[in-house]
Amino acid sequence: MANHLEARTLNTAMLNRDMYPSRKGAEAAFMKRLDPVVYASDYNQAPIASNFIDEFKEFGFVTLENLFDDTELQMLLEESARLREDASLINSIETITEPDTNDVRSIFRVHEQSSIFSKLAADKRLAGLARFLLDDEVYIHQSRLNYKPGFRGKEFYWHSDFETWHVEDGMPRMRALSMSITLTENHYYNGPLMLIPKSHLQYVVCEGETPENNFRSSLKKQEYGVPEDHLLKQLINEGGIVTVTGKPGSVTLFDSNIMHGSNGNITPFPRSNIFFVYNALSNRVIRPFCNRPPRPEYICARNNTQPLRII
Ligand code: 6CS
Ligand code: FE
Repeated sequence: MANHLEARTLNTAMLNRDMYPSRKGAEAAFMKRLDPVVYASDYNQAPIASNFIDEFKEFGFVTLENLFDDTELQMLLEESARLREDASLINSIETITEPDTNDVRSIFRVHEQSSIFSKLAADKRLAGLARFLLDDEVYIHQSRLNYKPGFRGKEFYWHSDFETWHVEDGMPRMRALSMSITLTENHYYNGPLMLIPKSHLQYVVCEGETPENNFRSSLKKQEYGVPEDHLLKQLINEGGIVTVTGKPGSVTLFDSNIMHGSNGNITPFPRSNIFFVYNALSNRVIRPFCNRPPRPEYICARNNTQPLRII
């Protein structure tokens, strides 16, 4: 018992230390990742083939095609349209519009606003896989629908989600992953997700400091926690850029720390994806690693962090 308590105490102390300092006055630089990518050890217990897990571990992301059938997809599309049309949501705090227009850019906390998306988030094809890879019970740290509307969907500049979730939300370690499910066709030309393979292995320390209420603008256009050009160039020289295109119903898993972004969409074809962020229970957010109050619950779950009951 004593050892167990000591371990937990040590673990808590470790989790409280800022192991990934960023926006703290240091010069922009790379820092080696301290955490595993895949926490599971026995791939024979895996819900997917080990080659997909190897790919996720090596490159920081992997796409699983056709996970959902047409009937499921139709239901998800209709629910996505309902949320966007629901007038009450348009004026809700969880609805983020594009920087210069009233077009809906994102709706956050969809797993709690929709029973359909709540079930999807707990679906064993997603949550079961996240629980395996993170080798822990999981909860939803954040969920969002990114609409990337036709003609006016703006870009998401290069960033590491973990840098923001660590600095602004207090996520201690890299033991979280995102799942992006395509709801509309992601073409090479309508602003698909772009990832830099292997960039998840380097933590990019960012300069500047976090402004007050940064989230009010960062979800529209991120200006802090943005990597310096020379570091981006180096990551891209080493890993290239992969553009994730695919039919509706495919799922791209990507590590919390992979450098990613997406261009604007000036075509008529919306690029709508739903994102669930699975965080390990042992990696629950603590106080932010910046001198700002915690971000609101709809961006970062702090109260609702019970283990997901996977269905
Ligand atoms: O700040 C965040 O949590 C959000 N920002 C971006 C650009 N990606 C992750 C997340 O949606
Ligand atoms: Fe992101």
